[in-house]
Amino acid sequence: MTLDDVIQDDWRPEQLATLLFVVRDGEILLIHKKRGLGAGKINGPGGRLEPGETPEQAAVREVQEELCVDSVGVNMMGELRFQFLDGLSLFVTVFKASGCIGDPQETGEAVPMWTDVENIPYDKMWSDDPYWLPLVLQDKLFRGYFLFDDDTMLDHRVDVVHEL
Ligand code: 6U4
Repeated sequence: MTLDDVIQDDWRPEQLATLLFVVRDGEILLIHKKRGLGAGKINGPGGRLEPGETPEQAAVREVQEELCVDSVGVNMMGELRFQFLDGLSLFVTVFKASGCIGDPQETGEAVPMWTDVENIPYDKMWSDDPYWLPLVLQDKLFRGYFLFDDDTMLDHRVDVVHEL
């Protein structure tokens, strides 16, 4: 398995998931993830699609479930393909929201963390995040391709694109 396999048109993800970043007044809404894939890491809220959902519907639902707030001004920013050597493959649609209604609450899944956009704790996040999260903040659209062995990123490519 190489990164080229992930970039090929015939690559098929086993799971579809989302990430959504609320960015407001110079702060980004991150979570300390309590369970699931990436438990213990800092990430954006998100999770897998349920049957019949669009990625945007899933992203908004996950933010509601994990943090008890409703996202507003939601835009699609990017697509990420993750291939793990153990066979797991994941396609993640990334969204940005301009705000949220309500105060984020801790739930069984996540602890909310409003974070200064200049101080994103990349050392506590997935190792691919520094390659594309800055593009979310810069309002650039992107496609990313990543090869992982468990927690270790083996190879990566990120393209800035004009449309998704
Ligand atoms: P459910 O509702 O159970 O699907 P959750 O358990 O959070 O939610 P899970 O464990 O399948 O979902 O993990 C998928 C989440 O992890 C998505 O939000 C995407 C995120 N994720 C997985 N690999 C990632 C990576 N390399 N970099 C990153 N986020 C990643 O930033």
